[in-house]
Amino acid sequence: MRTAFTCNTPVQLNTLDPLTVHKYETALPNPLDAASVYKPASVAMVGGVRTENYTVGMYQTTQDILGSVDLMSPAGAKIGTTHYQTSIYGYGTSQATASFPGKTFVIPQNANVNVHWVNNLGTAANYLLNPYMDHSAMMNTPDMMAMPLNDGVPTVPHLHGGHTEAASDGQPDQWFTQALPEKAGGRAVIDRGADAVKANDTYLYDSSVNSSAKSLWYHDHALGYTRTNVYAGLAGMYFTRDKLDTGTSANTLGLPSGKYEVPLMIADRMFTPEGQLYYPYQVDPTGCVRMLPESFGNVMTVNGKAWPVMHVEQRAYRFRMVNASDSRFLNLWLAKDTDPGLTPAATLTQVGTDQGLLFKPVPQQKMLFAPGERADVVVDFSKLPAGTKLILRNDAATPYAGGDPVDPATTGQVMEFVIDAPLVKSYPNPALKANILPSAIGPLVATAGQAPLQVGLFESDIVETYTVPDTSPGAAPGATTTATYTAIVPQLGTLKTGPLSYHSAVTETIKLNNTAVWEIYNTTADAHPVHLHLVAFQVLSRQAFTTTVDAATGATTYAKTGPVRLPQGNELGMKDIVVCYPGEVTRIIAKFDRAGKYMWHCHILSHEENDMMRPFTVTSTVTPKTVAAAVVAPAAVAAPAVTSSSTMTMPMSGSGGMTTTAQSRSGPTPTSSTVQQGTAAARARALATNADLFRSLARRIGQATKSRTVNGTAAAM
Ligand SMILES: [Cu+2]
Repeated sequence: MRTAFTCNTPVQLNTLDPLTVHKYETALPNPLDAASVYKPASVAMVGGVRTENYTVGMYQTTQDILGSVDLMSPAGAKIGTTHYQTSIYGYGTSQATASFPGKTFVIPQNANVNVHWVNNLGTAANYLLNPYMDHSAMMNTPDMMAMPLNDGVPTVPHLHGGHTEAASDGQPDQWFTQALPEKAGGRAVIDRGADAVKANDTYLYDSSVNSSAKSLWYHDHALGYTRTNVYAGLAGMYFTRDKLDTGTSANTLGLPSGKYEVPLMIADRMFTPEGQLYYPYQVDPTGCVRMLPESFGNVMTVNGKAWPVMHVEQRAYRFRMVNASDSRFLNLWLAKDTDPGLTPAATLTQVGTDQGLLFKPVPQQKMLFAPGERADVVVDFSKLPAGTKLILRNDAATPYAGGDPVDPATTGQVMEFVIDAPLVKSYPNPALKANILPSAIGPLVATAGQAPLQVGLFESDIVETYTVPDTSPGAAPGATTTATYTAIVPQLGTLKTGPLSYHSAVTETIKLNNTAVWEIYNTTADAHPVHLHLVAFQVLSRQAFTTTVDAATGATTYAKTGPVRLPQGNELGMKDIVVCYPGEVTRIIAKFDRAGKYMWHCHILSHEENDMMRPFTVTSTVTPKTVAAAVVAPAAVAAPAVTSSSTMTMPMSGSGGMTTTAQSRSGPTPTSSTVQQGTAAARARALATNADLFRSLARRIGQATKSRTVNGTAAAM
């Protein structure tokens, strides 16, 4: 049930014009440079196993993300350039060296790794993105989510893709703060339950995590704070090596190595005119900050730099890519800067995916790349003339795949490669092998008797009705009126129950060591990158389905229909994220060989947080659970809360359109609240651009405006 929540009122209306940010001037940092790779604090042989110990902190620091930015006069003339130090949260071993992305783990095969995670982020009062937080997310009451209150900034690091014991998995409820590390009696321990307590916040990534070479990444996963903590910079890469993928020129796979192996963490961001992080939001009728169903930035960053440039030699490079954006799918290709037709000018040869190398390399002119996914890509610049400039371009719509087109001048570009570095002939430049791995990846086979888990992706609309002061012309003093707020809530669930919230009882229980098929029915209008913790899975197929609602009983049945589509070439490896397209059932298969409670969720961070995340359990004794149908609706709230006029005060100036003081208060309780399945009207509202939202907000300052038009659709305010 959604009840009163801490309400933030808007503090920031303007955003930096992305066209004032200079492109292709800032050099791309390489997170695999020695100075950017963590060194273990100690290494010991324990029980015959190499054991590496690390201590990694979370710090608030600053970073020049934007590079040179034009200063503009009010009339729009360029009057100079400047650099900004953007406040971020970063992982690192000291405040001076913390960065976004955080330093890189490079872990040898079959090592045990202990990481002592230390939250140095201080108290909630200093929370970097607090002004943008919607504390009603996750359909929670404040005491159910990682509210900072007086406890500090909640964090919990998660090793994405790790075959990790549950207690070290960094799940949403395992959050801790600086004041309350994982210690007995602490708030964090109470919230997460006794099944997942680690002494001193030291997480174990054991040798089963590092059994072969992979491209993992680590990022924050705190309940209700994942999207903003990652946005603030809490993300980094975690590579594991093995006997084949050694990371040295001695590897026999023909993979570029040394300085020719370069991670690319791609993430969109948005900034204030002062060069600080801005997180997009919307505003409800009472003036409270509320999260958008998706969040898109207008500045592309790679390795923590806006639109960087890399000078490359005429040889092959290996790019270890991760899409660390909140919601943005990428559809990437390389085009010459001089080509107005933007024809692909170099091949993206994918040699690996989320959980390791592919058997066969997959040459692609364009590569779809969903949030959270990793792509291991070789690009051969040797065939292109010296001096060629290639721009890594993107044309994935937002939201994907049926949303708005990208702006070719901003988010349609990611970074630039300039082929002008002198060729180092002494370093090996081997050709890729026809087969990357020595043998094909064997297909997983479901355990006899293990029925497929039939789950669904859903979208509901929450419609909240508020009683607010009537400030329309001629309204009597003290008169009230009603205003509604509609929000899309993406959710997971099962075919039997329909949508369920994060806090509903576990419905997916798998017997330990069983190999199980998951059938994921996407009933929504968008593609969702679905991620399972713990496992490496294989993509089996995709197929359209039809939905039938029984008029008499209201029961919904789903029927697969049409041809079965087999996975794409670059999905023929071990994955931990799969793109589920609208109207299709996507089938995956995995072995669940570690007992415990884990998460599965959409990796669009704004979806995951509200409310597209569910637990699953792996147990040695499976106890079937009966779950009541569709526990999604915050039932009608009886409290007749009339919002007082004081809580409607907008802290914004008329001229500059912004103030700088964060304000928060107890949010109003809606007089009624209902949930309905997704409607086109709600989708249209949700896709409103920030400009639309702020125009509508500005209109409501000092005058009552009870309706607005967004994307051509009249929408109640
Ligand atoms: Cu999603």
